[in-house]
Amino acid sequence: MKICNNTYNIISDVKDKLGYCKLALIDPDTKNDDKLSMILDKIHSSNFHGVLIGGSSIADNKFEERIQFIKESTNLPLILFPGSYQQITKQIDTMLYLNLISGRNPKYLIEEQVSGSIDVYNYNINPIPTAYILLDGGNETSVSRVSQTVPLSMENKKNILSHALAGQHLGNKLIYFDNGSGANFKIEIELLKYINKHITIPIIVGGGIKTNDDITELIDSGASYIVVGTYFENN
Ligand code: 1GP
Repeated sequence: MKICNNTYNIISDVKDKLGYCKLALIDPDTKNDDKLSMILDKIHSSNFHGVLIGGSSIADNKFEERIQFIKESTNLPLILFPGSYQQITKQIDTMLYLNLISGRNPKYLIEEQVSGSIDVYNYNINPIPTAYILLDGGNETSVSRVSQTVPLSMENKKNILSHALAGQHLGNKLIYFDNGSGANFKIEIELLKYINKHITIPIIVGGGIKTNDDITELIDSGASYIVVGTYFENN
């Protein structure tokens, strides 16, 4: 019998019980070195259910060290949200196996997945296949810059639905709508409702979520998972 870690159950169980699951994003880069403890305290006191870890580009080689610090400082499940296959580590509980389907860059459609697949296998990680759709949140974000892909305009609902349905038909377990870290605007509520009406797999939303009211509104409009990052970095 083949046995794999499956911490996806931990977050999906929370979602099934509460109807939603709140995930905090930590970018384990140099810029957050002095803030890691503060970020974790804030995550704990805000009653989040899991921690996403990852960054578009890590400036130094202390990635593993920081993950270890985070792991020792929290009991929450750690889910890798990789900016690159080089961030795959055995320290995480599970990972989003991302496919950047809003873009047309082969590096993020297949090359990264191929480069990381043997590490995922060797570390016995049970990854969560995730269709990743970058939306235009009103400013250029690092995901768009690093991936060299253009975010989809939120005005073209049909185009976004076509992408989301393609992601679902391809067998992904989640659709992640990301406006990018530090986005001016979060996903539009009417767009989220429209997509939610047409797809059956759970939706993650992130980027530009700034208040508790934002979170409540997104949950009420069809988001199953909410990702908040920048809020925790700001004092
Ligand atoms: C980015 O969705 C995440 O990929 C989090 O965005 O930093 O704007 O909260 P924020």
